[in-house]
Amino acid sequence: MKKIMVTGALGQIGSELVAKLRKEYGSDNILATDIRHISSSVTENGPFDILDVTDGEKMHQLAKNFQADTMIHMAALLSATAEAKPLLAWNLNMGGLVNALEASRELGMQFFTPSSIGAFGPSTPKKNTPQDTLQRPTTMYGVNKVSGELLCDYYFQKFGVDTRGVRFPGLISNETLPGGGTTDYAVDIYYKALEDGAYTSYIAKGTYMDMMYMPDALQAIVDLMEADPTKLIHRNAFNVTAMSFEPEQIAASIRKEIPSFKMNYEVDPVRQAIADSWPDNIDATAAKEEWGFTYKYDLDAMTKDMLLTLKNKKT
Ligand code: AKB
Repeated sequence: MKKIMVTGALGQIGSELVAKLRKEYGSDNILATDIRHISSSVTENGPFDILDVTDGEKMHQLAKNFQADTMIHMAALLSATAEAKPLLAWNLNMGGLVNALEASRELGMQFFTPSSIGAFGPSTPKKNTPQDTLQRPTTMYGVNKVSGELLCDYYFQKFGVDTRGVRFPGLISNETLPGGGTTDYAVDIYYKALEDGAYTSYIAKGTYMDMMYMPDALQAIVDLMEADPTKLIHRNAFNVTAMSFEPEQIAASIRKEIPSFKMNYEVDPVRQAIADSWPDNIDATAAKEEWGFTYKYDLDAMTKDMLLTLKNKKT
């Protein structure tokens, strides 16, 4: 049975991932860690410890005491926050990552961390963005993500650490809200559709970005971690995506459930510039071929499930 330590466990992905891992591998086998304690299923339903990921010694000690054989490193600042606080982003995103890789090297743990579509930049081919292509991002988040991809490759090649990872698109979930991302509009819109019947988008009409529903993202992590290593040519930073849409298309999808839904625009120049530097849609062929990546939810299936789940939570 696996013994998995998760950092950033109270974040958007972490909180749902911990629940899924506890279901798959048993609650006692998943150690959730985060920089803060918020009373929730993550902190109450299994082992939990406070961890600032820039504290490498504590990270090593927690993993060792727990006898973890796997590290899933999720703690990071997202793109818009990283742009507002670039130095903090460098220190947290890169410092946390190198500590997690070091602990994995020293304790022989398998390792996962997500990269992002943010690892691409304006000179990357925008349509059907290949797995292996030009990566010259113009955001601090992107710089962190490309550096992180290279660092994970390095730890595999140099030290034999079993590093694995995907480039996540925007993730949409109905549990924990994202914070400080560029793709967050595609989550907020569902909450506002139910509360106000209207949404004011900070992303302009016609701006395409890749997205994925959280259950598909979590399954991708489990599938990649369990994949046969001999089949993995890339290991880290696999392109994965389930859909690509622009704001008018998600609004149209919501109108199939809430016909009176209204969409307005007040574009935020900072987040728009980040979105404009990212691909319209990426090619996930390598992930499909090397470890059988697949997904269940397209835009309309996700919209139906999001609205129904959020509505049920309110009542
Ligand atoms: C963000 O918008 O920063 C993230 C991402 C695509 O990595 N959701």
